[in-house]
Amino acid sequence: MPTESELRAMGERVRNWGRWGPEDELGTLNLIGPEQIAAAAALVRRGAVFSLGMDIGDKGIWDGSTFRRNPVHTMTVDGGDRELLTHLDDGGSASPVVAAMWGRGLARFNDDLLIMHLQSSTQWDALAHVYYDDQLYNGVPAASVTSQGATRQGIQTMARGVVGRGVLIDVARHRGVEHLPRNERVEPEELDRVLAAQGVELRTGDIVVVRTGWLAQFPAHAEARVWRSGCPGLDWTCAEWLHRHDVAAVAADNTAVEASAPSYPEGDEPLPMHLLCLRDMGMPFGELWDPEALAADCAEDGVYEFQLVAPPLRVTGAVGSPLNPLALK
Ligand code: UVW
Repeated sequence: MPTESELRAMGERVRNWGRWGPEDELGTLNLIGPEQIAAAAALVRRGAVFSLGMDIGDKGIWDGSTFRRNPVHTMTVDGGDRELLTHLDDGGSASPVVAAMWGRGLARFNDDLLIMHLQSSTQWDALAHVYYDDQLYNGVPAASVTSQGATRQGIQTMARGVVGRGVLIDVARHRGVEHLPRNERVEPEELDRVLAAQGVELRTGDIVVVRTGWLAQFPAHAEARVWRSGCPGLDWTCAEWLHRHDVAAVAADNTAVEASAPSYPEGDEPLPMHLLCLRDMGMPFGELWDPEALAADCAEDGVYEFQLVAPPLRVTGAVGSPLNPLALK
């Protein structure tokens, strides 16, 4: 982990503030233009589609020991209850609208409700998610995130979607392991080696998806808390590598894209890649992505590039959003 002065020095080198104008809220997504979008569409050759999203529900990775919990999904209208009409006629708590409909014609329906931390499943981090020195990306005051939500750089600014050329960097497969060890750091040189072995080069505006194998191991882990707290991931120095390659966004199959630290010795800065990428560069982070099926296909056909279609939900003022990213080959 970097010290404060190391982090600040790299921040100076990678900062994109003003690069796309003083009012810009898109950050590195500006690197995806019509040319990149059209070229990515041409990567769809076989008509194969891979979901990179987790199932959203109570079998998630959280256990109540941190500031996020698993999503809660519940039914609000459920046709499985054979006695429902009786209850509705009794003036129960169900909506009179449902009672009127169900008492009359053939139509029956089910309805449901989802309550979730927006970052408890496969997600995008909006630029408004993290900051230091009381400034978000492009120098916007951190106080612009209020109890009403992010008034600048909320997730809805990514509403046109994140659509472009995706490139999988399968670090676990390249190492010949099912998953990287806990807290393992992947350094820029290794990313270069994996790309070279996979026979693929990065282009301006790419969306990079890193596979460590960590998420796929989760269900098998009895000690969920221990497993969750020790994500392998990118070393903080990868921020400069992403900047040099003009990457538009980065995602991984872990909780934070960057590796978790086993501890924070005095002087070490937590979440350095978050600060450098989201705040200094304006680069969105995709977390808890599940590239397993895609990775197996890439290993089989040797093609590690694809069209990625990954729009967040348009939750106004949110600092993150769940999504179901799709890779098309
Ligand atoms: C934090 O844990 C603060 O963020 P993220 O989920 O983006 O890693």
